[in-house]
Amino acid sequence: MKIELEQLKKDFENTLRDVKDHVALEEVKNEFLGRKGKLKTLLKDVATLADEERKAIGKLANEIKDALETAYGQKESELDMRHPGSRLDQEWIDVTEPGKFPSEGHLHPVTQAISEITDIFARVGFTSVRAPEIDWDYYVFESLNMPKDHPARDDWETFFVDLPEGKKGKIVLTPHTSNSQVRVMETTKPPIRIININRTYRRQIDISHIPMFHQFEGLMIDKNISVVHLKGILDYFAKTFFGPNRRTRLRPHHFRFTEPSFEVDITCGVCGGNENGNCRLCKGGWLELGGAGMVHPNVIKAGGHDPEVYSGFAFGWGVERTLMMREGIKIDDIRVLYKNDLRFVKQF
Ligand code: FA5
Repeated sequence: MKIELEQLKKDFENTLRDVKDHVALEEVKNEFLGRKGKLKTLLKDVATLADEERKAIGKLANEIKDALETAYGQKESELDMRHPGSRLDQEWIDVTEPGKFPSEGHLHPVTQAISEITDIFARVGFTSVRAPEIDWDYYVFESLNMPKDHPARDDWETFFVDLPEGKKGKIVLTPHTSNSQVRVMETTKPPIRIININRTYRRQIDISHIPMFHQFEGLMIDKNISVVHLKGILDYFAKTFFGPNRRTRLRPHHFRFTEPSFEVDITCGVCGGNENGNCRLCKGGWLELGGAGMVHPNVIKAGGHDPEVYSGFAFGWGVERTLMMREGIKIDDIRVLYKNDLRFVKQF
């Protein structure tokens, strides 16, 4: 009987192994542990055994019964866990699966252009400085030789901060980066070679204007600086940023803080500078980059230096417009740069 009991235990374990659901489990339980089950049937004749043997078999039978019940309980909770919607089912993870990588971002195209422009000028000795983005009227207009009635000083062009005037006038959101000129000259003895890239603000919005944009301002002050140096730096920038075939030209213009003043044009990347007027983009071979000129003697004086000894040039361009003039970049509305549309930004 001992052998038969041991065999029963083995049979039970083997049968249990193949059980896949609660119904089958219940059937196995009845088959082995039920009132008319295999264990009961086997033990039916125990009473007929001799004393000694009956005790030993009774003890073994109890142990086997406990073992079967424990095995049954374990199987039952295992099936509970595997049940669809059970915790095991919900929390089950395949640790061998390849991991999910977080999506990687990149710098905004305007930020990329800013670091590229900074690097290009750093290579020819221009130090990067940061003049305030919100500044006194004095640095933005007054010290730049701009009369009180200049249109840019009107509320319609510039954002003025609604605070009492200080010794240096009103506080304004800078409409250009030229406030760096006198600020740098005040604290630096020439030779000066700086680049100031910052946010600027104007009351303008349309296909080619935005109220917040970026400008980069270059300033070089030293003895004997002439337009030739300005043209050299402009050509160097144009060829490095836009490509070796691009050329620049200076067109006479007027700014209060430079004399002479120029508008800087660059040959069109689409037609290569063809002046026949057939190009849809430029209609004449040239695209306008921004303003430039030789720093006005009054501005050099405001910066604390002698215009009889020192001369220099300055230029100020929009980063967004400069970026848009790059070959292969087809942005026909400047506002798209700040729409936060990932479909656009991801292309850069
Ligand atoms: C100026 O702001 C002068 N301070 C430039 C300068 C500096 C001249 C040093 C001489 C010496 P202007 O107003 O033309 O100039 O603006 C320069 C450039 O800023 C424009 O060519 C354009 O590229 C960009 N810009 C101006 N307004 C906007 C705007 N609302 N949105 C986007 N870009 C603009």
